[in-house]
Amino acid sequence: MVTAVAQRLASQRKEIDDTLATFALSPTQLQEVKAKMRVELERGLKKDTHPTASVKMLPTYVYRTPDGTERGKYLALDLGGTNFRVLVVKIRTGMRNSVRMYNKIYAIPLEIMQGTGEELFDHIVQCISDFLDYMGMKNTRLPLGFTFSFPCNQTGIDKGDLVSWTKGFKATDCEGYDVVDMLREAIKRRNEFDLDIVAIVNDTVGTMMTCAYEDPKCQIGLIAGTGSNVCYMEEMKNIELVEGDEGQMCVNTEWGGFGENDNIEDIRTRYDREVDGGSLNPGKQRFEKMTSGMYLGEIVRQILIDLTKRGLLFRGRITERLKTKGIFETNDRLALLQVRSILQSLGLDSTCDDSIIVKEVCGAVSRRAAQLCGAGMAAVVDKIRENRGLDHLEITVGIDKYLYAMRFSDETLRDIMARFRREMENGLGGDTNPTATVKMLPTFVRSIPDGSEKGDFIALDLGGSNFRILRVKVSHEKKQTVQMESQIYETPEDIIHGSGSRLFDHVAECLGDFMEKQKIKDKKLPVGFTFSFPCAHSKLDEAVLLTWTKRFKASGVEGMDVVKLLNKAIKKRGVNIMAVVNDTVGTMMTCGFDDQRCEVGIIIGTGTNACYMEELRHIDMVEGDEGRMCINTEWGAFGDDGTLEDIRTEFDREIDRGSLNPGKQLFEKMVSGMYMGELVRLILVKMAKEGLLFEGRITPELLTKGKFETKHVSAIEKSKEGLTKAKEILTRLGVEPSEDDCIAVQHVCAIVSFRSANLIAATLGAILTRLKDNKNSPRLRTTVGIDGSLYKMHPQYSRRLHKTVRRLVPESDVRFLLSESGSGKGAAMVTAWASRLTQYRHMTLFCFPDGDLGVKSFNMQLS
Ligand code: 0WK
Ligand code: BGC
Ligand code: BGC
Repeated sequence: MVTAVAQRLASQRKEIDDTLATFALSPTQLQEVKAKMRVELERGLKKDTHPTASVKMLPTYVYRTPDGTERGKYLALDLGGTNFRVLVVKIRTGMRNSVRMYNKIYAIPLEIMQGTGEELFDHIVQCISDFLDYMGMKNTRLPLGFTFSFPCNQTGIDKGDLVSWTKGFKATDCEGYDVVDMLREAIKRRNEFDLDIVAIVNDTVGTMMTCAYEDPKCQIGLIAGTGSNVCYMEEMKNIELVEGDEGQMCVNTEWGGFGENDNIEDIRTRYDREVDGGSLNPGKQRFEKMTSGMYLGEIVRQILIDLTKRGLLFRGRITERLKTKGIFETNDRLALLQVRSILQSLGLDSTCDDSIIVKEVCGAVSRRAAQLCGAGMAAVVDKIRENRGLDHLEITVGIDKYLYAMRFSDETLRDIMARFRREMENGLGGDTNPTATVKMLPTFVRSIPDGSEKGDFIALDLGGSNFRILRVKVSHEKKQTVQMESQIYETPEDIIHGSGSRLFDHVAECLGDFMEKQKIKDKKLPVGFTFSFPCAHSKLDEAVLLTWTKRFKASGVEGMDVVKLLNKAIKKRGVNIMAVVNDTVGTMMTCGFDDQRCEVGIIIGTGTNACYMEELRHIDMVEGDEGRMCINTEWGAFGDDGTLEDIRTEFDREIDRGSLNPGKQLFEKMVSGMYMGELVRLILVKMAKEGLLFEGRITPELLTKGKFETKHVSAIEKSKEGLTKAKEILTRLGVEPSEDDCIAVQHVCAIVSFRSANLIAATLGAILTRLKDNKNSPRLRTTVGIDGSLYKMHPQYSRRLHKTVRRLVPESDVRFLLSESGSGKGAAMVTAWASRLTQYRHMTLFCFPDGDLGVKSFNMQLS
């Protein structure tokens, strides 16, 4: 019986795998797609083969990308994507990036999209009229640029005959006619205002120009949206449809038509044929129907129907809703939990297995779409490279404007890893350290806990989001155990921005209060001080603050020994600071207590930083070559010398300009919790200003610094209730978000937090490869102790970080160990040693006043 069920399940699984396998394209198949696309690109360019080419390679009469001399005020229409937008754009010269835009989004009802051409253009003109009213510009005769996202045979920059409708459009009496003429006639019909239509461009061309305005290397425009298409700058001599051989012209490939001559039938599945058969334009746009947002949901639905019919899903029960075309939208392919609720909304009573299978189907379909676009893009990039007779081509593809600069390929991440590795070496080198940005500070901690630590300690934990005081008891009954009690104390802004003495008096007061409550006033317990700022140590209990970071800015402390300052403040409390540690060191020690392999400590919280155990012989600033010492890298300052300028965005620069320490901690400002929410807010403001969000609504709350917090980013990225949270948070900011807005904001949050996880994976990767090289072992096995509110609170962060680290450092087995109890325990471990060292010194001084008793190794170990 059991075997029969198991066999049935196994064969069902095999059937599902076989179905999904038809969507898995091998590298060979992708190379073939690339080669076939290349053939079609060439056929589209040549006069004699153009008529039968499936990729039409339409001339656009755009001869170059922007050069910064552009200026003026223009109207623009954007028709053919998800939304119809009317915009007014003001371009100022000189200051390269000075573009102001106001826009309004209008719906295009289905009956208009599929009505008569006249109705469609009348509707467009009505929207323009409403916009001009709204902007009070009815009487200004502005030049107009028309982004028309459909294939047009252009004979000039302002002349374009519609070749054929695509996507959801099917208005009559338009195909074969000049679109600009149709718009001019509609404006005349309305007889309310006059406009000068000076240009018609495809949306791919508009995207390339928009991005090229910021990045001159941009010579390709890609749209992966409702439809799919690409344009690029081609050499005039290769465009046989247009006179002239000099210079370049942008060609709108219309690659959506690829496959219309049956040359990709080998990879088209029966589901693709179903979707094509049921579309508005069967036989047309075959490539688009395998890659773009308008069709992916439909492909998934066809697969689900087939699997259900074969009894492999939903217990073979097909609901009316599942039979409904277009019911499964491309946006529906979200988190597993959401799959369940989406299936419920389709009346499908799904099991957990069903949801997993549905998610697999979604993954297979979207992965194939991305791969096919990648193969097509590779053909275009290769064409450009050959046009230029180059072996290697550096080029930018304009996609969604604000975010693509925040996505890094593994290649880029490896490059950042190499840059950070170089900075580590600079920091360790005696002669290069003074100019190094990554200071690689010696901590005088020589190993992780060895189980011998014991005693009763006080630990102060200052610098993270909370100031905490702990009592840590380390005892050795049967095995070493640690008991901890702690209390959190305020660090009000006026204290952390006031004078240093006030700050340390505040710490002393809190300590007094804590000792009172713990009834340890007369106990003279040794104190370990976790101080989460860059300090130059000369020994465990001597540390000079180099510079404040994060929210702290107390005066009279930078350049001073913080132990002296604190000891002065706590003098009358009868306790003694035995050791100062950075929170990364405390975290490594805390985790080292449980896992002897732990040799790296990382904080991803308000701030960010890492420490690790380095070979003493590599640390030029400390005497000796034997053994290891923990190095506090202070990686937050990575890039302070400009090494990261190529990946910093305008938003990063704005954050830095508005920070307490401009020009400093640039890496920290790109990745840590103190700045992430603000980064997202700045992007949202810019997108709203450009009408891409909230219908251009900008509220005082949205404009207020700090109003969008990092905890909001974490909440919005929660897979289940993320979008609801987005609505809540954005509503509180007064921007009345639409559902699309919420999805877009969730997307922005994901890109920003993903970038942070990727960048930290790159710098951590550099530390791991260094450890591996230090050990001269083919494979590194290690544990990374980790703490910090961003890492702990953000729903996807840890998973993304782990995944990227494992991709970037494949020759390693890394265990990530979360420090459950904070760095206090770790600080106590170090204090235990420091106390023993002090006792030992007293003893030696007492026994051997000249202090040298030849037990160098022990001394080495502790000092
Ligand atoms: C908890 C540690 C503390 C560290 C903090 C960092 O006990 O030493 O400074 O994590 O995370 P944050 O509180 O800044 O998010
Ligand atoms: C159209 C293209 C357009 C693309 C993206 C396709 O259906 O044919 O002209 O660029 O969609 O919007
Ligand atoms: C500080 C580091 C600290 C990190 C995490 C940074 O701003 O410079 O010393 O380890 O924040 O708290």
